[in-house]
This record gives sequence, C-alpha cells and structure tokens, in this order.
Amino acid sequence: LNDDFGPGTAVLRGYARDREAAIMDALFAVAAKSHFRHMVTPGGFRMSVAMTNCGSFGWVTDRKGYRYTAVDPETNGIWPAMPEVFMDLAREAATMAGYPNFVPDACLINRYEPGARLSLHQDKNEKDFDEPIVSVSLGLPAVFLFGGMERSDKTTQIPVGHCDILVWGGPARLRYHGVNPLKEGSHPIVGGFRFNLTFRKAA
Ligand code: MD3
Ligand code: FE
Repeated sequence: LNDDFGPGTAVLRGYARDREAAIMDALFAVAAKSHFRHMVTPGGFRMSVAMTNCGSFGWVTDRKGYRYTAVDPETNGIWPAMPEVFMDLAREAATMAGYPNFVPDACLINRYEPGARLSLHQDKNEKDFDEPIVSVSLGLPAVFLFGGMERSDKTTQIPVGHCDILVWGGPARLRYHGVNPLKEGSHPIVGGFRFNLTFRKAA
C-alpha cells in the first residue's frame, strides 16, 4: 500500500468519515464509564494529554511505571468493552495496510486540549512488536512527529486531521514519535479538542 513515511507505514486519509457519528457516540459512552484523566509519569509529571481506555487492557502510567492493566485504577472495575464500531474500523484499516490478522485487545483514547502535546517516545509496553498499531485522529488537526530508531534521529512532520488513520508496523513499529502542541480551534462535530484512538494488541 502507500508507505509515504517509510516501510511498514500506511496513511488512510479520511477513512473513518463514513462512521464519524457512531465513533463519537461510542467514544463518549466509553468516557462516561471510565472518565478521561491526566495520568502521572514515573518521573512525577502530570501529562497534558488526558486519557482513558476500552477493551480487555488499558494503558496506564503512575509513579510505579508504564504498563497495561485489566482494571481501571480509577473505578477499580474492568475497562469498558471495545465498541464494535471501533473494532471493525481498526481491523479494516489494518487489513488495508497489509496486516489482515490484527485483532486489538486494547484501545487507548487520548484527548488533547489546546497546548497539550506528547513528547517523543517509543511504544514498548506491548508483548509482541510484530503486531501493528492503528491510530485514528478525530477533531482538531495536529502535527505528528515521526522520527527514527534513536531519539536523536531527525523527525518528519505529518499533518493529521479528522478521520485520518495511520498504521504502523513491521520495521516502523519501534520508531520514535510524538505530537506537537495542539493549536486552538473548533471542529464542527468534535469541538475544541483532538481525540486519538490507538489500537494495539497488548497481551
Ligand atoms: C509510530 N499517540 O498514545 S498514535 C501514543 O496522536 C501515541 O495521540 C499518538 O503515540 C496520538 O502512544 C498517535 C501513533 C503512533 C503510535 C505508535 C507508533 C505512531 C507510531 C509506533 C511506531 C511508530
Ligand atoms: Fe506512541
């Protein structure tokens, strides 16, 4: 498929548009059960991005470290089930990108308000790095930073907008990436935020 950003990557512009309303309804239903919260890094910093999860596993961080849990530490119950519209979208996008066997068990939902950012990092808390990651952008546009295998490698800026899907696997799976501070704005459906759904196979 298209690998404009290097081997193992695929960009599906606007792919989620045919179900944007169902996605937003499902997102708010998840967030009504497990609320968005600003987690704390092991170093003690409050993240500017607010997060929640759905699926069998959710990604969390606190003073003890980064990890996946089956239980939401805020509710002490399991994470909300992954909505069918999420699962179908993630599997379709992965198949389009050449990963037909992808069955995610975790969906991290990131909420960016103006100024919120994600500094350069690798996703390394999953068990099997042969599994791809599917990322769905919703709402306000953002600039995604895509680096190399070392933190110091130069980064490419990738603009991402509402309903764009990016898939990362194979040789791209451990590349550094981040998100620039979100600019103010208002999206006609989503309002003053950007949401990002990140589908992974954690276990
Ligand atoms: C490229 N979230 O939650 S996922 C994250 O927009 C995260 O909120 C971003 O990075 C966001 O960890 C976008 C895009 C992504 C995820 C994993 C990757 C890009 C990747 C792994 C390798 C290379
Ligand atoms: Fe990441």
